Amino acid sequence: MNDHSHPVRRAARQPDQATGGRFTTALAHPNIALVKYWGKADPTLNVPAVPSVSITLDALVTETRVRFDGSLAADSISLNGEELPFASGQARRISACLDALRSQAHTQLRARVETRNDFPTGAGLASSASGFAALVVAAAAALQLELSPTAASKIARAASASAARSLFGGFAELPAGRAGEDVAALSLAAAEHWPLEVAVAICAEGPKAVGSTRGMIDSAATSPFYGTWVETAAADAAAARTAISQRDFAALAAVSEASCLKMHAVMQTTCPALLYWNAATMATLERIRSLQQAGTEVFFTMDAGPQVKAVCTPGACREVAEALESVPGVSRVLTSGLGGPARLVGSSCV
Ligand code: 2P0
Repeated sequence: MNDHSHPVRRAARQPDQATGGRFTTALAHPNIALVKYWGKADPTLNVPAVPSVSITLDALVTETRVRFDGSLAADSISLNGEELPFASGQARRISACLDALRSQAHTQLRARVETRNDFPTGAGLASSASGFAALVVAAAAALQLELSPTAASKIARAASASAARSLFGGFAELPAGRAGEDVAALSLAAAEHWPLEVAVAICAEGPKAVGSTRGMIDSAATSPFYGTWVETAAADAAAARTAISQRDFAALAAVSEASCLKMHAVMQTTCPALLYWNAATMATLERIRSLQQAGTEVFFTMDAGPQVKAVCTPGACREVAEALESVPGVSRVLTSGLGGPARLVGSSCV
């Protein structure tokens, strides 16, 4: 995990020989930021303006398989069993990520990509994080590129900054960068260091109204709070790092809730306003406050969607999940421990 060597060590064989028509499959988990990423220092290279600190979840999985194929005239991509229309926004984003890998492998081969999430896609559950992390790992292996986790994280970041963090398990940080700087995430601690658990209250099914990329650009341009958000982020990341290293739940709860609420203040003061919460979101927050007042070690965080993630100490998750299941408007509650890094799981002919 601490590999800072040159990004590409070797392009061993021509990829068309290497893959031999086989699919290469990788798994990755979404991650949830405790100190939030919202804002870009370089929108073209997708460099974050603020540092973020995250936990990777083991119970939610993206599985992506990739095959480079000399008979394809264009990349062909299916998401959850449905073909993405050629040149749609999602397809172009995936092809751009493949282009970065093709350029390192010195090939023009197009790819067949099949990716599947076992959780709601595009609803604030970080499906782009796990999706691009799995894509980079699977496609790099299919091209016989040996990428360090740092190099893979940079490529994933260029596609979707939160994906840079899903290369790593447990606790990860994506530092802020400057325009033109090629930053990667890094591992802060493995899951075993502090096996926190998470209950995710699903407050609405279906895709979110405004995507993160557009929202962040609008926030930087219009929110009167954006400057303060950027200025205070480094202190939040430092506080989270210390809390994680000391396993200090109260300190991690304080900085995580503060970072989340600051980010949503920026979102809500963006023009046009980014209002991701619904009534069930608010009711879930109230229930979490009641649990805290009763002594349960739990805190909340939310992303660019209505779902509420309740982070708990080991053992508290069952009680928290049961409490959240009865909140009006919560359709279901997913639970998870902390997971491992994005990884290859094999190759097959069909
Ligand atoms: C995060 N989010 O830190 C924050 C909190 C959403 C809210 O990272 O534009 O899909 O592709 O880099 O990675 C979602 O942002 O955005 C995100 P792009 P991405 O988890």
